[in-house]
Amino acid sequence: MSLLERICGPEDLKSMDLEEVAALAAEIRELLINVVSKSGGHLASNLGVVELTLALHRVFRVPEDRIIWDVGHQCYTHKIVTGRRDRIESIRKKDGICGYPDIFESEFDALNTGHASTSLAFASGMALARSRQKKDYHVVAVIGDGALTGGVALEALNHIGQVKPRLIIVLNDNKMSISPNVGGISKHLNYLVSGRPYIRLKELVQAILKNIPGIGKPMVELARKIEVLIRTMMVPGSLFDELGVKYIGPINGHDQAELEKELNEAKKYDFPVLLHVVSEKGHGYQPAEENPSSFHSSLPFEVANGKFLKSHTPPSYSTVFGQTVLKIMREDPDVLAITAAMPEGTGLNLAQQEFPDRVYDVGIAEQYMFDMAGGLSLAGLKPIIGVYSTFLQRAVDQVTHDLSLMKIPVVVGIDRAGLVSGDGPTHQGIYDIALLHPVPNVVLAAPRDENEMQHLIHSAFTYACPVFIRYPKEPGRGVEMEKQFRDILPGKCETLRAGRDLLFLGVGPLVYHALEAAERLSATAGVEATVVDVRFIKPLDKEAILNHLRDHKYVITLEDGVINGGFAGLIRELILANGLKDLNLLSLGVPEVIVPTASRSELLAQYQLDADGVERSARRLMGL
Ligand SMILES: Cc1ncc(C[n+]2csc(CCOP(=O)(O)OP(=O)(O)O)c2C)c(N)n1
Repeated sequence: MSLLERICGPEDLKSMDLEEVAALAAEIRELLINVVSKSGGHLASNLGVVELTLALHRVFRVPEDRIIWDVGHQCYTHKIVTGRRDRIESIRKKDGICGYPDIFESEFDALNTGHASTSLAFASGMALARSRQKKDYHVVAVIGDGALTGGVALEALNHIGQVKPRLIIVLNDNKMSISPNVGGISKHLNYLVSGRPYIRLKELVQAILKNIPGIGKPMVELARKIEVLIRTMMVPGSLFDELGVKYIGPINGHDQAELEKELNEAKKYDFPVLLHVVSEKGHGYQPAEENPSSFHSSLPFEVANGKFLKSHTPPSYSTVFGQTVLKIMREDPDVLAITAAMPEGTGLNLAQQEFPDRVYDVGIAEQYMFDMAGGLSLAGLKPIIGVYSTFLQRAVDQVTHDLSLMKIPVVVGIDRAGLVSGDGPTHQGIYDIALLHPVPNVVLAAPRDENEMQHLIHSAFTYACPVFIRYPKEPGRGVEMEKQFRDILPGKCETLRAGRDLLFLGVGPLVYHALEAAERLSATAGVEATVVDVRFIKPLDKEAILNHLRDHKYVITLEDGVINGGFAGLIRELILANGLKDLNLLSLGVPEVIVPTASRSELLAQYQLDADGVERSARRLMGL
């Protein structure tokens, strides 16, 4: 029986000695590598917190004590040791366990997370409530150095230092966000780890002790005590101490004994403490140690050599976005690109390699990114932002209160717009249409393929307002990419197919699903459909769409986003405002539900947005 098979819950960890825990950590690493190699997922971050997770579960009593995982992508070991070992193969898959903590999945998960930097605020609230209710459980927030750059985490620290709840913050510092971490806080953490005299003294003490032959246990213990003493004497105000949170560290994140000792120590304080744990992203698997960014959210790979198993698909929309931005930057020195800690994900790493001083990685700071872009633009430069739809949600106020109000020209590529594979409810890009279309002064476009996308990005710089271009996380269609940019006028749709019986109004690449359904309906049922690439959700091509609506009895709208408040509502309003009657309208899109974890194609099928679903829906609408 493997050690892992003996672990049915965290209590089983507590009877193990340190040797067994080390062997268990090795088994867990092997399992993590195998699982992620098959279906992809967050490998490097998980490998980096194996010892930390085991230490937390050995020191605390979860679920009475609450452990909050910031972002939550590093929760795999936590799930394995809290009764979900047998389901770990199903992680990120349809009907499987979620890739992030989920309070509905397990009582051991204290908080649903997915977006960065929320842990400290929730931990603060829980700890304050616990004290008011005279209860005595522990609240522990585990936050990475990347997530610590997020504004909401810093807001929380500011308040925690004032109200001082009994709370343990474990700062897992691996020097990496997805890419190398950025900014002054990151520098400060480096200073705390390596720049201070105590570290050098610690190393000196260790070196001397190592060289004394036959040194016994009591001496080692004494050395440890001296070290703690030196540390407390020599820590000149860390940023955290200055803010009112006691700093403890640095602590080796792969030294089980040290971790457990310090966590036990931290339990004793009745005010907020921060344990600075230093770990290595990808620890224990060489390819991930050497390339932690690629193994952050990993594709399937070969375990023996860490080579990714690539599928031979056309370049993704993200890649084409990156290539297009690079092309534009080569032509126009005023164009600057900005990402909030996602250079690889957004494709902006391409421009970053060629123009390192014209691409800003601002860290996990979406709100700042939008206002900073506004500043660049007001001062006469031409910023372009790459951001995932789900993280754009963080900056809605910057869009409405700042960019829209002053009509500031900023171009925004909204990546992962629509249904998203694997990451589950927290990462769906389904709200951007509903959030952005009511905002004055903005343009919101959805290209149907990568060629149209490049022309829209180019054209967006001429629109003189905030422009949002949304595209999904999927390979492009492999269409021919025209060499020269073409100007596309805002607010013009394009009719791709003409037919008298049925009208499809499609947003983005879903238009191709409508085209496929239209061909099948024509071949099998003699139904001829018009297919319109709406292209601009705002400004909507009302005139052209109204003409089409007048000519058809059956209408289907398709959008890769929520129906409630989305594109469908705009068409309904148009119909009502123009007194069009006897229309049979069907809206395809995402209903008002928490979208479950599944692949993009499974989700598209679930909501009738693949070609089969569109065809079936048309038949139902027309009574065929
Ligand atoms: C608001 C927000 N922006 C961006 C992301 C994408 N993202 C996921 S994990 C991550 C890096 C987190 O780094 P860190 O907290 O240090 O954890 P590590 O993976 O290094 O353990 C980023 C940028 C996110 N989840 N949430």
